[in-house]
Amino acid sequence: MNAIITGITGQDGAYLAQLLLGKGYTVHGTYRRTSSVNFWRIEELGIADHPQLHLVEYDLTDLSASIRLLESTQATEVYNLAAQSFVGVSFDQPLTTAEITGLGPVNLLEAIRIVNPAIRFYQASTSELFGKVQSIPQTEATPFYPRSPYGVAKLYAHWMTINYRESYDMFATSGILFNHESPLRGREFVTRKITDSLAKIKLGKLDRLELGNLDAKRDWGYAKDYVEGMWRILQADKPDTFVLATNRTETVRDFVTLSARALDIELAWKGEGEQEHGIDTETGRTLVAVNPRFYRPAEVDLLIGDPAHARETLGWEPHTTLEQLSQMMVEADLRRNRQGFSF
Ligand code: NDP
Ligand code: GDR
Repeated sequence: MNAIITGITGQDGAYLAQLLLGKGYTVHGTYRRTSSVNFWRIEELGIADHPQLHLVEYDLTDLSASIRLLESTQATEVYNLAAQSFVGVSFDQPLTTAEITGLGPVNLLEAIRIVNPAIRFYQASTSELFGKVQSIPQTEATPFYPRSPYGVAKLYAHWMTINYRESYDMFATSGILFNHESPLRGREFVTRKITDSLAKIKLGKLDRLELGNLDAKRDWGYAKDYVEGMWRILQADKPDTFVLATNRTETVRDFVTLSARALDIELAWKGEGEQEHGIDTETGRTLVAVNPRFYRPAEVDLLIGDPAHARETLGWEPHTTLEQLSQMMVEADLRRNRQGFSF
């Protein structure tokens, strides 16, 4: 019960650390050397000072650091959550994204092969692999067609994980996780941008929320449910690939409507395309507008996953509805904005 989590400063890293510590694990959580390290998520979860949590400085792009990480910790499970994970940025930084998100995991796979091939490895794969819709609902058997430098980089890492599993008999697993959100989600991602901005609008701290493509459909779940799935994937009898999803899809517009409702704001949608806007039915004020600046060069239009394999093999199921999720996120953002800070 000794695990490494790369990317502990991220959303999933924080929740997974909380889960594993609760199960009695020793957790080595990696963070990057930056000018101002950000531990707000593990602080908000109250685990930053946990005696069994060890924070280790580490960069996924460094092979020798990966070898030393495995040797010094003697960990038996590695959860690779580190990545340049923002799809939008990957169009502006395709090479950095390829280096971190694509090649990075291979440093860990190589290190495992060198140090201890019995280590169990989890790779954070993504529904972005499916990209352009081939068929729905998406399963482990659906063909991939990534639509961003991020998706392409993740595809490489996904196949390398499978290749190490098949070539070296390693317990190398991959979770194809659909979007999962929480109050700890980064503010650049659309759900948290929506809940944080609407909370600010409610408190009179912001006039308007500007978004890109309102028609994109996503299968959104709750991050805490999904880290439980990651752990189950590494406890399985044999290494495999699993889709984790809710099997419900909604548009970005729907998520705005739901979140506004959680703040007692009823929105009506007017106009089309770049002219579309959301109006507060009580005051007639425009609270949401489209700004083409947030459009992407290529879009993933529709994601909806079928988690049957995970349900049947791992007994995994999501437990949180989208209504509960948006309510939870809105409440957290109201509280933070009232207290005068929001990460
Ligand atoms: P976040 O963006 O919140 O966290 C990413 C983490 O990776 C951060 O801790 C970040 O550190 C770290 N990181 C970035 N670059 C490096 C590097 N070069 N070396 C070491 N660490 C690095 O992502 P999430 O928690 O949302 O997602 C976790 C993983 O799951 C990611 O790989 C993501 O691509 C994948 N995924 C996420 C889904 C989701 O819906 N959330 C769905 C499917 C897959 P820092 O704080 O220093 O930037
Ligand atoms: P995604 O998440 O690209 O699915 O990747 P994101 O929340 O960034 O976008 C979801 C959809 O919303 C549309 N959108 C906007 N997105 C952002 N960020 N900001 C906006 O203003 C906006 N307006 C509309 C997007 O175009 C898109 O269609 C996330 C990440 O966590 C990945 O790391 C992960 O692999 C996938 O989910 C599954």
